[in-house]
Amino acid sequence: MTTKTLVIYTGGTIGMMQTDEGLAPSSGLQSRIVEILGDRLSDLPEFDVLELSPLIDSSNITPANWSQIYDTLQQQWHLYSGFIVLHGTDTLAYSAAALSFMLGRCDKNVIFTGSQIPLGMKNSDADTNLESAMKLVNQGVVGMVTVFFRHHLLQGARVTKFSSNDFSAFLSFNADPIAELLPDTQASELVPFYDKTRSPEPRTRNFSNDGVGVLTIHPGLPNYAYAGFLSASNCQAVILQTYGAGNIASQDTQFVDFIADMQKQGKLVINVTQCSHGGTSQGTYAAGSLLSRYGVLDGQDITLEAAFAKIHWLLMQQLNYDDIQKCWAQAIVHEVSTT
Ligand code: ASN
Repeated sequence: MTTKTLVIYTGGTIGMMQTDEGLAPSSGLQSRIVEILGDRLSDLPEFDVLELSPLIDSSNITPANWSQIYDTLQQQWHLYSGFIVLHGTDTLAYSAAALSFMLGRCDKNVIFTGSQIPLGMKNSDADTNLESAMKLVNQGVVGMVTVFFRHHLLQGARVTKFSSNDFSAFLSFNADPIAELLPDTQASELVPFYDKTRSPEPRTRNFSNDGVGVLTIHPGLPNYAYAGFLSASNCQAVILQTYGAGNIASQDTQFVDFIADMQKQGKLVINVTQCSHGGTSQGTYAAGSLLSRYGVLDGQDITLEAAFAKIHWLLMQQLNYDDIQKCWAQAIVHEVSTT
């Protein structure tokens, strides 16, 4: 069995170069990795770099890019012992969550990483993030997609971009890190999450790229901020980013009518808190409990990114409104805490 690792470069700061318009993704990453990591490579697994086309700043990601990453992993799965996905930090949490659902209980490690400063630039965090991911990738199979940043390996469906400049860019507010790895130390064996894992199968369906919207609740929310969700025939679901334990302005009759009309039209509404830590509990306040009457799904302690990926993934399975009402509460890849 090979111990060779495939590094999939999707774009993002880690492999960017300076251009007249600012940092932009640049190909030829394999030789830059060899140059920068130098002697350190002798203690790391052999690797190939596969660059996706086009390389993108991850702020341009769409659900179609998740399929591209999945297809690449699926096609290469039998050739490598583990996979590192280099991704821009702006939407890494969305992609790591999406690939968590798509790959499920996978029998090889898939570690997402990236950096705040490009590889080879002064004070970059890129080399240590990549080196650490390489040290971890063959240390036993976790069974789920993970994210390595700074010193921590985190669950792929539980991370949020926390800082735009700190090296600890990602945090997992509602789940403990899987492992810690400090520079100049050896990685310990990773503990598997599942007994049974499997290889990914060829994908047969596409995401609907524009089927899901997000609406942040704020004081004085105007009707024009959400009316389009009802009129757009391609809108299948809306994630509400609500206050605290999952509350909305329950005295805003226009907004309550909107929620009721969404239900009448068979469009899903999901309740996710704006708070980084904690989660919703839809029945606690009267200002939130009315949502349950209109079929709004309780996000509990799921992140916005994981909720977005989960609803896209469930819709891709061609589950209908009633099916999703029944299955939403189940944790599929540990994306919500279950008691
Ligand atoms: N804009 C970059 C990206 O998401 C940010 C980064 O990777 N640090 O591609």
